[in-house]
Amino acid sequence: MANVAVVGAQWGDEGKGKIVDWLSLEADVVVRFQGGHNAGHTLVVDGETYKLALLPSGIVRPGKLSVIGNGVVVDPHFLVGEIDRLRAQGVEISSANLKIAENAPLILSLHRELDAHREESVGGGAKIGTTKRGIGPAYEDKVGRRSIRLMDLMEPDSLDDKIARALAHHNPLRRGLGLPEIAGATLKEELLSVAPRILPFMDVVWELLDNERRAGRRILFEGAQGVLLDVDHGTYPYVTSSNTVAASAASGSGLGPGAVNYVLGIAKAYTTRVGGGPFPTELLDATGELIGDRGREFGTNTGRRRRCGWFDAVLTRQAVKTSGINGLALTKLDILDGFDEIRICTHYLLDGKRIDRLPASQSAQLRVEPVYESVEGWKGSTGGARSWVDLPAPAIKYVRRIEELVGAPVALLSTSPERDDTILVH
Ligand code: 2SA
Ligand code: MG
Repeated sequence: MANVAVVGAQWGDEGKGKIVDWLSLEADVVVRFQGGHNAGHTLVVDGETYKLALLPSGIVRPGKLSVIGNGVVVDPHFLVGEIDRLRAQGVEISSANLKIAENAPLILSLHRELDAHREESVGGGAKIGTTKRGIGPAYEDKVGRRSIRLMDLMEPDSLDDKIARALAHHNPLRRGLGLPEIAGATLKEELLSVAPRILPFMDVVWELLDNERRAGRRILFEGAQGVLLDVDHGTYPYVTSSNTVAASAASGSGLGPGAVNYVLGIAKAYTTRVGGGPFPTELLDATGELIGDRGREFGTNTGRRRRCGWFDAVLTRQAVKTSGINGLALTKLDILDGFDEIRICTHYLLDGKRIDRLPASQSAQLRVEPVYESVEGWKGSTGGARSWVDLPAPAIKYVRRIEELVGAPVALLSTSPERDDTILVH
């Protein structure tokens, strides 16, 4: 397989880390193309656990080039901390194996503050439940044409103008919110103090990736979050602030759409969501709790308990379409071991009428009622299965039914967090 893009086919936390790590063995270059350190991937390599939030997963493997594309928002202080943490674990990181796009917008402390302030000052249903890492405000500044971008740190003289432009927006906003104003010199110090640590990694990523591609080196595009958190195609406004769909792999790294040869969607055998927003198949009962406990459904970064529910084929079918998913990797099937009955949502009822997609309207998204099909559970364990024949017949039936409903083949089946417990189906 040439260049693969991996995207979450639900609301994130589908287990992309393990699959990306598995695929990175075959790749030469691993690229992050959207999001920021709101991602959280846990990799277990040779018994050592690595927690990554901003760095591409390829970083833990010698000989791979890791790239942070222009579509990512970069918190320079966080990045330096993550690099130090990984180096302390023995990972080699240098300007030879890590490249960051010169045109990547930076996340500043004022973005983080604004994000946290907004989350804390609104109540109940209005809360997006963000990671409070400044992702949304940083993307707002990018689209508002007032970002400080990585290469701006190279030019301390003109940096003053850029800082003034950013503060001309932020200081009045902060005043209105009762937050203290920020002096240009303070922001400049925040930036220049980290510049020497991050500038060595800066490069012309679009050109570099084009060269890599032409030289026949395999590129793995590592998506973060999930398609249903996409700012256009997700459960708006309960979304993240970037495009998480596979098309973003091209625009977020500076390549044409033809650079992606295969889109792999990652989906859990059930559904989870962190943060606020509609969740048609959410289980607010003992079954939901059981799935959450067995699946250890807590956020990697924020430790928040994830909401759990049955597999929603409507949502994943929609993700397959909006991301052009060629095949699925189905994860955490073993969490459903031992259930007498398993349910799959096949379609919804909206005001009594059948509907086969998630409506775009916010109020309709809250009104849809899931319609379930019941599937027979299985007694044996699927945990750690390494071949299709190791699976109980009802488990195979469950997987086949999911393929049928979502309109994409299951190409990989992951049966434990261990890299080798992965079944290649096709
Ligand atoms: P933000 O901070 O502005 O992006 O938050 C907006 C909404 O997006 C949700 N969000 C996430 N939901 C699930 N997983 C996320 N990241 C994964 C992790 C990484 C992954 O393990 O942390 O799976 O790639 C993630 N990031 C943002 C958030 O809860 C808000 O609902
Ligand atoms: Mg995760």
